[in-house]
Amino acid sequence: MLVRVKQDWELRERDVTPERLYLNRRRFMAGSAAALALAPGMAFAAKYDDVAPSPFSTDEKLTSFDAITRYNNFYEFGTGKEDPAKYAHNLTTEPWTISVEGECHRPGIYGLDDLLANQDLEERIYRLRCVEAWSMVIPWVGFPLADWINTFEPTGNAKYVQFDTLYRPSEMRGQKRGFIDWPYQEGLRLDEAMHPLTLIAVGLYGQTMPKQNGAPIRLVVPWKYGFKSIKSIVNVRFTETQPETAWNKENPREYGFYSNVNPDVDHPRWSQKSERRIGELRRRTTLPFNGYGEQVASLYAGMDLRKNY
Ligand SMILES: Nc1nc2c(c(=O)[nH]1)N[C@H]1C(S)=C(S)[C@@H](COP(=O)(O)O)O[C@H]1N2
Ligand SMILES: [Mo]
Repeated sequence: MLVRVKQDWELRERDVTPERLYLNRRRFMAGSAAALALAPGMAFAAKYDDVAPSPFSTDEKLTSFDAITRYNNFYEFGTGKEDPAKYAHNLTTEPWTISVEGECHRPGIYGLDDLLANQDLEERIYRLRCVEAWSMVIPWVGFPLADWINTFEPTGNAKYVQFDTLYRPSEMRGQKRGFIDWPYQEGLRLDEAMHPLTLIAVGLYGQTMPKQNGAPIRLVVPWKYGFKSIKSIVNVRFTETQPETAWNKENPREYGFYSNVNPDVDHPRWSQKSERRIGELRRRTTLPFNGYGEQVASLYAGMDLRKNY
C-alpha cells in the first residue's frame, strides 16, 4: 500500500484555524513563485479571500481568530463571554431581510443578498474597545455604512439612524430573559453614521461573519465603545429625534448615547484610562476616540463630552 506522507504545507481543513489560513493567504499574496506553486495544496476556502485592504486599517498586531470568536459580548445568547460561541450556531441567518423605515425616500424590506449583490467590499483592520476595558484588533470585511444610507436616501428630516437586532427567542436563548429590553437597539447621529470609518461588516479574517460576532451583518464604529457596534441587524430606521438605545435605556448613568471612547471620563464603576488588549500582558493606555481622534474629533466640536458621554 502506498502511503503518501503529507507535506507540512498540506494542512487538512480541520487542522487549520481561519487565522492560519488567513496568515498563509497574506504570506501567499506577499508571495514568491514558490508560494504560488504551493497554493493549490493549501486548504483555504475563505469567502472573502480576495477583498482589497483599506488604507483606513491599523497595522497593529491582530488578535487571534480564536479569541475574536470565543470571547464575545452578545447577550442574545447569554451574558457569559463564552455563551455566544456555545449557542450562536442555533441562529438561522439565511434568508435574511433588512427593513428600512422612517425618514427616507426608499423604505422597504430588502433581501440581504440583493443589497450585497453589487456592493464593493474591503478589509479594514480596526480596534474594538469594550466598555469593560478590554480591546482587540480585528480584520473586518465590510463596506461604509454611508453606501447604504445613500441608497436609502434619507429625507431632509433625518437626523439620526437607529438599528435593531433580530428578536427571535426560539434561536436566541438569552432573549427568553430580560437583561435587556429586547430587541437590542443602537443609534448614531446621521453625520456619525455617514463617517467613512463607520462600517457594515459582513465578515472577518477573510470569512463570512461568525454567528457569535453578529452574522450576517453588524455595525462597526471603531471610535465608540463596542456596545454601539450592534450585531445581526434587521431594522434600519431614520429618525428626526435621538433614538433609544438598549444600554442607555438599561442604565443611562453608565451608558450615554454618544459613548465615544474617553479615557478622561471614568465609567461610574471603573477607570477608562487603560485597557487590556486581549492576548497581551501589560495594560495599554486608552486613547481618546480609541485612537481615531484625528478623523472624528471634529464631529463633536463645541460639545461637552463629559455631559454628552
Ligand atoms: N445585538 C447585540 N450587539 C452587540 C452586543 C449584544 O449584546 N447584542 N454586545 C456589544 C458589545 S458590549 C461589544 S463589546 C461588541 C462585541 O463584539 P464581538 O463579540 O464581535 O467582539 O458587540 C456589541 N454588539
Ligand atoms: Mo462591550
